[in-house]
Amino acid sequence: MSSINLNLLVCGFILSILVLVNTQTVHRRFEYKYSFKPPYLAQKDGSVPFWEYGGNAIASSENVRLAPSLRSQKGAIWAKNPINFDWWEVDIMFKVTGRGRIGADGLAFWYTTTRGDYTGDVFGSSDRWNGLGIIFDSFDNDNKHNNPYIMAVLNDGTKVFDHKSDGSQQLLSGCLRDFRNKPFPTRARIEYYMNTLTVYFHNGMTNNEADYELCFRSENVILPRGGLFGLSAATGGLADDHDVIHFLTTSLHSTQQQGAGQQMSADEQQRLAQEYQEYQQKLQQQKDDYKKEHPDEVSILKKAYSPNMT
Ligand SMILES: [Ca+2]
Ligand SMILES: [Ca+2]
Repeated sequence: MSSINLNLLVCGFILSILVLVNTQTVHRRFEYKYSFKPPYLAQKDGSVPFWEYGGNAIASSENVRLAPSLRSQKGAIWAKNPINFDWWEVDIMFKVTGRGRIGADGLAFWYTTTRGDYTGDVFGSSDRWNGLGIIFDSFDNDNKHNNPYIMAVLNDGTKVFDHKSDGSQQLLSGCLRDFRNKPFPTRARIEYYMNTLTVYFHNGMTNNEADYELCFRSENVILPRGGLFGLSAATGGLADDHDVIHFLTTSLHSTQQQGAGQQMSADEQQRLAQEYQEYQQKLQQQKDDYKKEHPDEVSILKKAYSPNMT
């Protein structure tokens, strides 16, 4: 590699640093107090740190079974603390499995102002919730051949969920996706950032991290601040196992947000400094490799600069 090429690369890298610094970036932070995952999901006494579960839910070290494949079961798990950030992403890995071609009833993710029930009427949680429910509805109550279905339903604490129509008149948005009996766990990524709600779904046909696809995106969604995360599930006459393997929460911060801004840019600077250092090491390695591959040229150069050497 010639020194001109090296210089061009260095210039290009410095330029890309400047571009990075000038672009607004999202700062992400894993929130362990609003998450659970194996291998130590539940402790020996059965408790899940920072969470509370009830109804027919059972937690093990490997997963939370919200509702087992028995008739008329209901269960839920709720975070103990309300969130202290505005924007977030939640990744849920789950398995809904049953022997029948048709299963019931489904599973739901909640973000609500108060903790819901553990044995409530809406997929195990309370009706008339205030906030957001993302419902994975297995059973086709209205017989329109459009289940399993994934949908977001907003509620201000006044509406009663209409099971008879599978909430079809109440949903904000949704997508028709089969999430039952997949070879690998299915996953949902729910992102709420700058009042835009986006739900991605991973259909469990692979275990590839990259295989999420968009379910829906909805703008101008106003959720109450400082809500609680929860999950619930229910069975009916038909029954599936509803297992959640992980619930991972990441808070999202704009670098333009006040207060946290300075801390964010310091983090960013540190990351860039480290990246630059790694890059310099790579350059040095390339120089060394070049010397090894072209010993003749190097010795000519040495001779040119050290006339006393033979
Ligand atoms: Ca239904
Ligand atoms: Ca339906």
